[in-house]
Amino acid sequence: MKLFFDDRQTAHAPLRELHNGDWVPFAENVERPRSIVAAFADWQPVRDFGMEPLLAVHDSDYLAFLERAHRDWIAAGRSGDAIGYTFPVVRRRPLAFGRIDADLGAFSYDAGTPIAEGTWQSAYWSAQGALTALDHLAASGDRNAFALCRPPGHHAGRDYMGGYCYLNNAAIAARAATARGLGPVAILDIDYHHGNGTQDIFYANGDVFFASIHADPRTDYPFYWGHADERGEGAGEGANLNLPLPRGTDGAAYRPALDTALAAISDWGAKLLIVSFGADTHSSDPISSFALEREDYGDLAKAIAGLDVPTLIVMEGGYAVGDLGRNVAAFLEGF
Ligand code: Q9C
Ligand code: ZN
Repeated sequence: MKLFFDDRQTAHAPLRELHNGDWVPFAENVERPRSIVAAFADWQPVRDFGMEPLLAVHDSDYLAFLERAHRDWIAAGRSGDAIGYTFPVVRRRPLAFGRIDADLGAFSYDAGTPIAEGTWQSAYWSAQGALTALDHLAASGDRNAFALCRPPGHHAGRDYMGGYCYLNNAAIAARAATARGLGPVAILDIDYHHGNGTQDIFYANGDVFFASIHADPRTDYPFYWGHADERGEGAGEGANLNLPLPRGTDGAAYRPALDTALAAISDWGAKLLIVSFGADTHSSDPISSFALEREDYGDLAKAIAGLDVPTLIVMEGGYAVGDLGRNVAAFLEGF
């Protein structure tokens, strides 16, 4: 399987995040991609597909905000990472102040997603990695490709960041795939957290199926999305499947949910699968509460490969840096 990564994805290096009422070291750190890079010998270069595929998913004013936010922060006399502290209740009205603090609130839903000097550069190349891996999948006849997306993407919506995510890499690849006639596309999200951004982006769309297995949002982030009764709307009705699981879920308890998701994807007639893979389901993950072990990742991959559909795997979360590279390797080797 070909693996895609660009070193510019390590420019994004916020120092800290607000967590449970305190400042803690930023969990989505540069040791994560380094751990995954070190687990494999061969990496392919990332190509530049420009802004057009990003604009097919994200609003142009949101992308412009991401690009300039850190400069605005410094221009406002601040230092360090840009982070919001006020968030509009159900978005209020589309007021545009040109105040960095108002913008940080308007374009995000949490205070755990800081913008550092290198954030735009890394987010841009992370998305281009997903597009490059998709292009490889379409052009080579290979059955699988892996994009080491970092920063991750599945919490980012059309016009908001959150959960360490800025650009929705999986959604950008899915839209590029449908535009190329590679669909119908299904996205299977197996990060510990619900992929609320991806769900939102395709919620009213019938051409991309979204299935997510994740910690029950009644106990876990992102709380306001990921419940089992969210099934899509309008043309997207029935094209959204949420399978929340309780804290403590291990590999054996996870497996029936995976089989349910795979059966739904198969019934739906997917011709291309995008897997949003998070290794934060591992027992050693410091911010999550599932109990999967390394051997389980190979089994999950084999079950997914059983769909026999060309599969693009994009990296999402996973914060146990000491285990991360080996866990990702176990998953990819399962294919
Ligand atoms: N700092 C992914 O795994 N944590 N994102 C909220 C406040 C947010 C995880 C606690 C976890 C987001 C891609
Ligand atoms: Zn996660």
